[in-house]
Amino acid sequence: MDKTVITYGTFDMFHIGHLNLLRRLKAMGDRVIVAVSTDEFNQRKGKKTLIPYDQRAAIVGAIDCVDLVIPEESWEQKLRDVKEHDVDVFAIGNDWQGKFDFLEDLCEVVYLPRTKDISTTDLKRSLKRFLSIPQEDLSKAFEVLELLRRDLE
Ligand code: C2G
Repeated sequence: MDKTVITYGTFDMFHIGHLNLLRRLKAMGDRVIVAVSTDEFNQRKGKKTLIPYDQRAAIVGAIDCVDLVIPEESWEQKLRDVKEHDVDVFAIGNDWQGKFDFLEDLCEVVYLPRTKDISTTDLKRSLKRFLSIPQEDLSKAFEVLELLRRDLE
C-alpha cells in the first residue's frame, strides 16, 4: 500500500534547504505531495515573495522526488487535503514545531530539522547587498580576481 507524504510551503527562490526537505519526504514514503502557497495566501501569511506562484509551483513540480503539486490557499485546507489524498504522513520543517499537531488524529505528524545557514530571507539580503555595490567597484573587484586567477594558472 503506497505511503503518501504531504508538506506545505512557499518555496520562494528555491534553495538547498527546500531540496533537502523534499528529499527527506521522499525517503519517508512512496508518494510526495507538495502544497505550494499561492500569492494570495502568502499575503495572508504576511510573506512577501519574489517569484510568482505559477513559477514556484513549476519548479517544485520539476523536482524528481515530488509526485504532485497542489495550491495552498488557506490554513484550513490541510484537514481536507489529508482526507482527500489519503495522506499517511504530514511533514514540515521544525520552525513549525507543534503548530499542526491537530492533524495527528488523521495522519502521522513529523517536524524535520531545518537546513542550517540558508533561507530565502538571507538570500534576499545578500542579493540586496550585492546589488547595492557601485558598478565600478564591482568591475574593479572582478579585474583583480581575473589577475589573481591568471597568477594562479
Ligand atoms: N526549510 C528547511 N530549511 C531551510 C528553509 C526552509 O527545511 N533552511 C523548510 C521549511 O521548514 C518548510 C519548507 O522548507 O518546511 C518550505 O519553507 P517556506 O517556503 O519558508 O515555507 P513556509 O513559508 O514556512 O510555509 O502551511 C504551512 C506554510 O505554508 C509553510
